[in-house]
Amino acid sequence: MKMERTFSIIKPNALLDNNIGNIIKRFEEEGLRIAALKLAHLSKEKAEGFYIEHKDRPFFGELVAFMTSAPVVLMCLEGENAVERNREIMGATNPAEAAENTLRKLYAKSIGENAVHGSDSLASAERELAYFFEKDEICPRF
Ligand code: RTP
Ligand code: MG
Repeated sequence: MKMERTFSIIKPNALLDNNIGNIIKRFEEEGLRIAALKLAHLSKEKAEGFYIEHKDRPFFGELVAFMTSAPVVLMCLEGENAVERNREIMGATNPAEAAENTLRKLYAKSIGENAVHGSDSLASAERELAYFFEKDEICPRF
């Protein structure tokens, strides 16, 4: 049993499609608890800093434009193997390759507008949580 915290974003397309509730419900059903949650409309600078590892990729400009196009939901999810569990629930980056019933299969529009973000490792989770949340905004239950 490895209790972990991970970072999750409900991206603009899912928010505009009114799928916040469906996505949160799924996390809770799968045993991931919400330890922090807020809405934010990201600035260009904040989104660029978040995706800095992708700054030389051809889709970087498009990704930042999308992530700043409408508000997003920022969350800390906690539970057993939360990092990997969240990635499984989200499915492949490209919805065309995502398994049935994953969040991206259900709610993504395209590889760019793919509904959710989830940290890819514990180290990323720590960096990403610290990038968006003050310590006292996270309410852990373990
Ligand atoms: P995320 O970071 O959002 O959880 O997604 P990921 O690990 O599955 O994908 P990553 O390779 O980290 O890419 C970050 C986000 O960039 C957008 N993307 N667009 N147009 C494209 O070819 C392309 N490739 C990636 C997606 O929004 C992806 O989630
Ligand atoms: Mg990633």
